Amino acid sequence: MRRFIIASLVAILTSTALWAQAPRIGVFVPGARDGSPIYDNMAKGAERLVSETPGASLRVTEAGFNQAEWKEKLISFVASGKFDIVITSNPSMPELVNEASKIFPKQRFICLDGYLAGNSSVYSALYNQLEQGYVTGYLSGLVSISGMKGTNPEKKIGMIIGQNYPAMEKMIIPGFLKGLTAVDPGFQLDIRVLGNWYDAAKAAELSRSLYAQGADIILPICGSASQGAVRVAQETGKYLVFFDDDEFARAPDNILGCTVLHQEELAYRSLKAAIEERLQFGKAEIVGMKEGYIEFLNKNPSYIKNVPESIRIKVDAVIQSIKSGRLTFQVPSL
Ligand code: RBF
Repeated sequence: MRRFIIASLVAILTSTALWAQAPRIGVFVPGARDGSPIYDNMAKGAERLVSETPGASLRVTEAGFNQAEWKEKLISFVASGKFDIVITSNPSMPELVNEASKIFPKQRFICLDGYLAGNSSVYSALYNQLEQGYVTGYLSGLVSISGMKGTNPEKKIGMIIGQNYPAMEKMIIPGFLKGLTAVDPGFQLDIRVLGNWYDAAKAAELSRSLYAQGADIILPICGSASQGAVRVAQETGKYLVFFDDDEFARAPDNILGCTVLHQEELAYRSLKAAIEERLQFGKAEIVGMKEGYIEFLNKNPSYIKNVPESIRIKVDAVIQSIKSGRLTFQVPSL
């Protein structure tokens, strides 16, 4: 009996020690890192944590663009038994993570850019993309009616999206449109669906057609395909606004604004909390500007150079309203 108790104690101690000191982290990228900062920054957050944690190990897998394969790839990633925590990101992953967790109930998951409440194996964090869309739309509307070079009086703004999904239809598009119509109720949004997250040639074609039909600004949300939109904006002297990351360097004269997600920080902090056993698995959080995970880059030199001060003052006022809680956006169920 005594031997059994000692053996049990040793087992418990070594298992906690392993978890606390040598966490094994798996990053599941549903797509590719290259050209998709939302994924690349998630992986960077995990890499930063692992580099600071003695003994910790990391494996990053890129599941590619065939979404029909993701479920099987996620399950075999988990089935390897090599990870204490698996972190992933995008609004379609909660469903797949939920299914994987039924098969492997001991596996812990972190799902960013997605919402899943009530599964005690999963922590999820969703960005309030109504806020992100609103600020980006408000800036776009103000520039579009400003009369500055490269704009026209048509009150038409373009979007190129990789595909349709609930977060796009219920948060990103409505938020962006609300920001535009706060400037002028006559604004129209011309939305083109690419059908994938990588075809830059097709994104270039869609951009050309959007600009030709009166859009003066495009918001591309299409992963690495956005390079096509960047090229056409530069060729035609028109404008872009960006989500997710600081993209100004890609076209310093054509990018008006970037409303970024601090995905690297969110990945780093949630993984750190998990390995320190502070993360509340089962919880689903919504994070936005107030929490510091969505930020409009209002100090970037390109923004200051491209956007007149009278507009920047108005954009700052809207950001303040959101941060102070005077202007709020209720996230719908997705
Ligand atoms: N965003 C990307 O930047 N690259 C991608 O490869 C990508 N793939 C996605 C696949 C699915 C099924 C869904 C629902 C979204 C995807 N997104 C992708 C969009 C991403 O989750 C997020 O909404 C946007 O990056 C805007 O913040």
